[in-house]
Amino acid sequence: MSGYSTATGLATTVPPQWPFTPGALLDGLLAKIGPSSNTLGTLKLKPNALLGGAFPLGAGCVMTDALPSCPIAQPYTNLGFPHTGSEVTTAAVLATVGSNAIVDWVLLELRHATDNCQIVASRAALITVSGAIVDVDGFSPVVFNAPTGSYKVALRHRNHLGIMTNSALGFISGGPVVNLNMSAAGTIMYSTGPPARMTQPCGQMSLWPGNARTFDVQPEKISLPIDGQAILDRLGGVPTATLNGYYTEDVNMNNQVKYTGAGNDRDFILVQPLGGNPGAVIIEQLPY
Ligand SMILES: [Ca+2]
Ligand SMILES: [Ca+2]
Repeated sequence: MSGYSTATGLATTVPPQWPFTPGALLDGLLAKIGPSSNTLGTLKLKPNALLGGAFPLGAGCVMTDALPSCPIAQPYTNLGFPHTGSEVTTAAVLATVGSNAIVDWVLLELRHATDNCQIVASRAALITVSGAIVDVDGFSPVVFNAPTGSYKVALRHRNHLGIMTNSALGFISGGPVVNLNMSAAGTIMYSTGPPARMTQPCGQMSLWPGNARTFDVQPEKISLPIDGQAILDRLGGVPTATLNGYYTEDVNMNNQVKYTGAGNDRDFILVQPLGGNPGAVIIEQLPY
């Protein structure tokens, strides 16, 4: 097979081309190198999910694209999440309109199949209004450099509660793209009991929105006294103030931090995730 003559030059020529090597050739190369549980490969994932904070009531299962201040570089490292990637997109990708418009950055993790707290690989990626989670080009599957194997998939967002699949998914280096529908009720998420996701009026499941104060005490939780206070703190303690831009405290994702008045973020927490109960607490079902 001609592919193997290419393999002769593997050591110097393949690494830069690694993400673009056709699957069959890559599998052949891996077979020639020999099995190794530590061999980094190219695993491709195309999940979809919904962010409850970007959900306009009565608008079906389509999210809003209302963050003109969304940065071109992934925000998660600076926000303190356990991720150090250098993912960068472009202003053009962020300016996409229609069903592929970008809502925001999300953080994906491949976790060890049995040691659920162990993050084997992580990637910041983009999520579209239709819920597709894509790479920084705005349409490709998300690529992980990790060994062939079975992993649970976790999805995190800067002001939503994270989720993780209950079952491990099989990934093959250079193999087919793994699809994962994280907004379907039938895709079971890990939980110690409480619902890991919020059921939206359209019948799909979203991440729980309203986590204005993150890294408070793990597990992450949503509560009005703490997350509502975070909004007020961002406004310098002035409840009538507003602040435009890309802020964690903008939990309804309309590019504005607001504590009182129409469309404010505090009432969004009370009405949406907490169902009108100011004493309710929602606890993240992501193991640490
Ligand atoms: Ca919180
Ligand atoms: Ca807002």
